[in-house]
Amino acid sequence: MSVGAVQRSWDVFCHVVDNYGDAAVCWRLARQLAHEHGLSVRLWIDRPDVLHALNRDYAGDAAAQTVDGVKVYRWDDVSENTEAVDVVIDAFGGGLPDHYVRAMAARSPRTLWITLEYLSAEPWVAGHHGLPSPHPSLPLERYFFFPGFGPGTGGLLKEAGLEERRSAIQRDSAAQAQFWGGLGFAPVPPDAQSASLFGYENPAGPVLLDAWARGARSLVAAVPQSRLRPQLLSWLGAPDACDGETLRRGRLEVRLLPFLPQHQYDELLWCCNWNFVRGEDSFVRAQWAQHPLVWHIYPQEAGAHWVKLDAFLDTYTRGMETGLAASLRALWYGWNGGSAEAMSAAWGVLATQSDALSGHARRWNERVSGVGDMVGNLVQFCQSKVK
Ligand code: TRH
Repeated sequence: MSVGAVQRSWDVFCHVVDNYGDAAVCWRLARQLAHEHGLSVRLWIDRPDVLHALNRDYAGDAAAQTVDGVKVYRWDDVSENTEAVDVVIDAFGGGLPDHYVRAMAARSPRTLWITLEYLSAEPWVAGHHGLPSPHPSLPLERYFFFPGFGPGTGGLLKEAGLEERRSAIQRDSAAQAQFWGGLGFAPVPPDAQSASLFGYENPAGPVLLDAWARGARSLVAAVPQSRLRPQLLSWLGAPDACDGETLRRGRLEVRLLPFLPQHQYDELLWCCNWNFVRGEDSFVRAQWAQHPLVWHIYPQEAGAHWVKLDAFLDTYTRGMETGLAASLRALWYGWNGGSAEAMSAAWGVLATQSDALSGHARRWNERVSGVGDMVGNLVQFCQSKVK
């Protein structure tokens, strides 16, 4: 699909607050705008090293570089001479350089300014999506764009071809064996469950590993590098264990993975029966994997994140059998600082319900996909603002 002659040039401004999520979302967005909509896209990022970790085709050094059709620049390269474009995405409201904002206002036609907001399932989102946010002093059109899970929101990032790539791996055990083999591991035994574990520091981590080690069924846990891993390694009594190593305790086998390029991390999510994810982007990718997931939500001051967590669970568990929904909630709560005891008990129930949970995950995927992909919705939204 292409947008025709209007709004052909787009800038995405990415200020990395911390971790990987800001860069991950901006990169997906920029790439999709270029690939699927044939647009001319520049990505300005203040932490090129973070983008490099997600995509090794991008060198991450000082030079501007075109990767996957996107021109990537360092944020500091924006100069007084940088020409403003048709549409600017201010990712997560991180702001734009002042002199660039002046160029946007001076341009004819003026640049459209979109503030891309954080993802939330809270009910107020649909009412705020697309509202204007007039600039206090300059004649600039600025709008809020909210991603979301339901009607009236901007939808979720989902690139073309994702479903096909996912199902090609999920229905082919040889492709899964190839995935594990590429990382130096044997295929997951057919009678074992598997789970990927990506998260922030979490005292519940060792508690869950303990439940898995004592579980009725073998479980392979894939642990890529993340802030969660050191705690798990201490519990395993192997604080210095390295990528590629396998550690065992009872029925649990722990595989230590390097930090994978983004496309390979998707494959990990597709190859595991359960995915423990965090932040914003891995959370969405785990939903597209169509397996049960557990979200380690980004903790906010005064526990504000609990409202977001509950809002998501309320909508996600709609239509799920009541007892199953209660167990899932207990698992998520325990993983996010609630009762660890209830979490372990809930795992005991959920571990036997993988089919029901995967069926639910598939139905959820269909429901959310109905909102349309976020980038398509964004392009349409911007077109509707052309005077
Ligand atoms: O890294 P995150 O915690 O990121 C963010 C930021 O902290 C941000 O400031 C905050 O606002 C937001 O969370 C809520 O989690 P996230 O969003 O899941 O991003 C992680 C990315 O890293 C995601 O694209 C998946 C990717 N990834 C890999 O590419 N390889 C890996 O091996 C792993 C574990 C993750």
